Amino acid sequence: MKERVEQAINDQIRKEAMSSQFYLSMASWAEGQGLTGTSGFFYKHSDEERFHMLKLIKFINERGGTAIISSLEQPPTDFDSLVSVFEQLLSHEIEVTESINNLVDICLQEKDYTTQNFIQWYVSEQLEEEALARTILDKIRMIGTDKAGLYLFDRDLENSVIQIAPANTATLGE
Ligand code: OFO
Repeated sequence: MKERVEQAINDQIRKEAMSSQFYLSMASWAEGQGLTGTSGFFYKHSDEERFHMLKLIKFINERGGTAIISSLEQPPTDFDSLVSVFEQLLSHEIEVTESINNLVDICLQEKDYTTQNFIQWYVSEQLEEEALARTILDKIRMIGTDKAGLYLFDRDLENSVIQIAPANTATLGE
């Protein structure tokens, strides 16, 4: 595996790990606010980001590279409001999308079409994650300070569909 590609994937591993920690912190904050559904949503989302990270780690290692597990900064522990949490979720996902696009770009420059093909899974995933974050944010802005609306929103989020694939499918080509 070309060094530049390996480095870019390792950077992405760190970003996915940071996403997982960030959403874990949001889950914990929401739990403290009594928002059970929102908290469950973020716990699941945090697990999903961990899965994204594992898939990259396994990919590098299966191709003879070395996956690097780096230390992470502490994510924020307090949030101003539910709107702010979902705004931060969306802007974080937009940053991750840019990073994935950059990774695709590096693969193409280095003519590493195998990795470029593998990363397409992340391109699709980002499309879904951004769309989901936008939909949720629209809903929560519509609800505003309406308590009944917030109750229903939280309950609906509990049943929302974040699909988490098992970690053992995190292999090359899947
Ligand atoms: Fe890994 O998709 Fe969000 O960050």
